Amino acid sequence: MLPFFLSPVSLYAIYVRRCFAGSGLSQQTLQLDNDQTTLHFWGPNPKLSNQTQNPEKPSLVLIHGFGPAAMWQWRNQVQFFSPHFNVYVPNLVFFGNSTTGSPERTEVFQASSVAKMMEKVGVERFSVMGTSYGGFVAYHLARMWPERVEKAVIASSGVNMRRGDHEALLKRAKLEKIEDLMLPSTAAQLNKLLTLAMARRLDIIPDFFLSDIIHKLYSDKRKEKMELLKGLTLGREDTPNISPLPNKEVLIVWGEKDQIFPLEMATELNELLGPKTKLEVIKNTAHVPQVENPAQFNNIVKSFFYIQHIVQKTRAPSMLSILIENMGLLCSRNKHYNEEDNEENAQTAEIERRIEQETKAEKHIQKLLLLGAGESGKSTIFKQIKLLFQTGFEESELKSYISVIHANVYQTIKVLYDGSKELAQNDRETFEISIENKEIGEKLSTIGSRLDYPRLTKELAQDIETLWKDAAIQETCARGNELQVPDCAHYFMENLQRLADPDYVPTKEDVLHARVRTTGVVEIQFSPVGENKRSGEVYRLFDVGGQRNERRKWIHLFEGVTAIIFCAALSEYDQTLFEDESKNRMMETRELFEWVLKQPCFEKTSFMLFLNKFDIFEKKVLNAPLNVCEWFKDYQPVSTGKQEMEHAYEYVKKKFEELYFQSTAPDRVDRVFKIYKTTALDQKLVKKTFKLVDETLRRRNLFEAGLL
Ligand SMILES: Nc1nc2c(ncn2[C@@H]2O[C@H](COP(=O)(O)OP(=O)(O)OP(=O)(O)O)[C@@H](O)[C@H]2O)c(=O)[nH]1
Ligand SMILES: [Mg+2]
Repeated sequence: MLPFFLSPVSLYAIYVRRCFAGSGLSQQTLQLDNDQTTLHFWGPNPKLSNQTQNPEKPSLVLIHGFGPAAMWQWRNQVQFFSPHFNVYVPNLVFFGNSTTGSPERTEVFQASSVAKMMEKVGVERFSVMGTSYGGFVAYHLARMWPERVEKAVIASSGVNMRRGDHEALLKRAKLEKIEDLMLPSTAAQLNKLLTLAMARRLDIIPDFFLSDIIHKLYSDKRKEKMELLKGLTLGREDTPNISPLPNKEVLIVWGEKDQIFPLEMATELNELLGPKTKLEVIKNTAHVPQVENPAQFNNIVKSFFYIQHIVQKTRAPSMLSILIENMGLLCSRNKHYNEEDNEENAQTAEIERRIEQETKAEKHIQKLLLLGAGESGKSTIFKQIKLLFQTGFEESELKSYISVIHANVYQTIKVLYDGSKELAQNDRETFEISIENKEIGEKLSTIGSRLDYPRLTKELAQDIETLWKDAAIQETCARGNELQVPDCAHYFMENLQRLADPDYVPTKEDVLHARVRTTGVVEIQFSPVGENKRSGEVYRLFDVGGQRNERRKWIHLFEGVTAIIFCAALSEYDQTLFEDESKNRMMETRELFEWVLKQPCFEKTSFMLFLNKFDIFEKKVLNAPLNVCEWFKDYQPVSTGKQEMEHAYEYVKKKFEELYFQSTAPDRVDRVFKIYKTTALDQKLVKKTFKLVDETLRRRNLFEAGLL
């Protein structure tokens, strides 16, 4: 063994650690599973006040492959991504200093350890990028926690591996056992691994250097690592045993010459994962494109996270040009990349040409943005448009809502049970749960706190129904505005037995009621159907997340917008924000609407204000006076029943009108402003409303063209 000062690996380790520290990260350790599991990771350094977890920045978890510890695999990515993300780089269990006393050895266990780690550091939502074995872990994270994982990058990772692929790999390697390849113990074995993993032929590496690598990077916890290889759940069968991720944006990145997982696997995986998955292949690289061509790898991933889905689908060639220029610059600093430079330049020219073509073709497409605070109903309108003017939901898409709907059920009953306990502190008589239901309540509350909800069984549904019918829970539900009870609570609670059926397939109604916070941007293109034929207009509608930490993404969409559909939930005047319980929701909506109205790029943009959730409002307003909200404090009820409800609605509408004119500069008042009373769940009403929007926009176009 080489002494420290002669060991190239030890000396290089100092440099790598400095790179991580220089990116604002520090080494940290967490205990999980009642101290059974220790997870070591690099994360935002809590001692650096300007580098600590920044709530404005999204979070990104980088998951390493089988081989040396995390820091050896992500050096180029940590430096590149840390200015844009709060970056977390865990050592999976049995790598680096991470370990466990649990007998679990599957990659699913690795995924749940990472999820627990992120929960413990207080990060609710994050994106993941995993390479090779780490890609298996990233896939399971996205599958098991769809609400927490925003986007996923699966790099060089044969998640769709079959039993035969394993044998074919050993044949290519001319080895008998997988550990001889993945856990090399001789210079010859390591040489073989490097030949399969890298595209460029490495000049002869001296044996002392290979031995140093084996000793320092591959010899630790060999026994446990072999158990991890044996414990893999993927690749055990003759067909890929993965389920699609139809609602998740997934980027697959692969090296063209990968010999560990050949490129055909990437193509198949792209098909299997679903419509929101895309594949990017990096030329002249093999199993570790992040190491072989970090500049191109990083830019592809960055554009997936920030730009690509917006650039390719809207018109912003300048942003892509900047990105490509950067890629060129980074590569041209290194002479080895000359050949790749030429290829990249050709690629750049091709992309520019396509953008130009697309730009021409897109000129007639009208861009519509759905904006508004969280839970105002944007995604429900989006779903209705998909049902009305597109192909609707396929069975696989309907089924993908099962876990969401079951999660809604567990979340609802937990909020109500925990809420009743809190309210009972001041009023036991009304809110104390009956003795016979307390045990059920505790059990359901524990399930509701878990990260992975179980599928709803008939027995659990029965328990939930029993608790739901408890008088104290009903009283608590009546105070739902003080808690964060979702609007879909009643609907799902009244359908529990149906939802728990083993063959349950969600209906269209169920999907419209399902509540999933939107993260990122989703879009559809459609042409509304008129009386006899299509209206002729082509619209592209964008749905975004409305909660505070999602709004920083909106700005990327603000160029060239024809109309904004701003959703404001009428019923929220007596509720507080999910993300900040000290803030009234209607006051937040007022500030948000004002901010959007004042954006300089919306000078000519039309505004369609959807005063939504009218169905809830009309019931609520007769019991909860409008003036509980500070904005409406001068409201005076005039009568009762339907008349009073209409009066209250007209009052709110007037408030929004006043706000519009106060926030609109005099030279802009000729932009279109319309207000619609909506209930996003009501398909007929949404259809009628959208017809009016379409007519207004068509008239506006004719007017602008001088034809009206
Ligand atoms: N009763 C009723 N429920 C509605 C209406 N509009 C939306 N909802 C429900 O309200 C919940 C939230 O609606 P979403 O469409 O997810 O809200 P969002 O604006 O997309 O929220 P974010 O994605 O967090 O910004 C869902 O459970 C919907 O079913 C409505 O008009 N009436
Ligand atoms: Mg949404």
